[in-house]
Amino acid sequence: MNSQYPFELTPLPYGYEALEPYIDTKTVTIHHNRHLKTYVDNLNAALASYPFYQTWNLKKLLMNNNRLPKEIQTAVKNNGGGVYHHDLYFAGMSSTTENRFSSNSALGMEIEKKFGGYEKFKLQLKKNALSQFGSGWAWLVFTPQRQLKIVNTANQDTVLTQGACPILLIDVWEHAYYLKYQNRRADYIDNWFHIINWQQAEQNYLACKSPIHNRAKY
Ligand code: MN3
Repeated sequence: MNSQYPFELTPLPYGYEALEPYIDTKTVTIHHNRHLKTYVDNLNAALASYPFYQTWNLKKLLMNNNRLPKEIQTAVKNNGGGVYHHDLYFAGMSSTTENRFSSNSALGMEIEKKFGGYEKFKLQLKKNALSQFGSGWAWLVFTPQRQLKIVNTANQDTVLTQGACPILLIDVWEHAYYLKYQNRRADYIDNWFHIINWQQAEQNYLACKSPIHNRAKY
């Protein structure tokens, strides 16, 4: 992805079929090629007539949304959020078993400490993801108080404006699961736990902990 305007559709780090049987090929294809592509196109369209803001990267656009011209604030928040969240979501999954959870990783140890173990962490994240009314996201973030925390956001609202640093997130918009799971959001969430890219989450966590995390990709 370009870090600034014109933004581009980030290629998936795996094939469209790679997340089978947990997330089906058709869902991943439409989600990436159409939903995410639309966010990219609409973000570029919103910025097209505003050369001054075309030099801002995505994080800056989201974190300083209130400094943008009024008429593009909503479009940038929704579509910029859509691009940022989906890039993080797709990078946060993997079909490779080497990327599975490790209780010996820095993040694994912190999860153990904070939530009392991986299973308890899973339960709480699932509960949050289920409780999000309508469209949105459930996240594992690193707070400004330097704590792990599970939070929800609605629609394309971001955690960045709360000063939180994202580690991991799950899309609970219906377009993320409806073709395969219909109304069974709980089954989709259970299956998503099988394909979390914990190596990526570890990298995000270490970047969040670093004093220069604002320079990190996410
Ligand atoms: Mn989505």
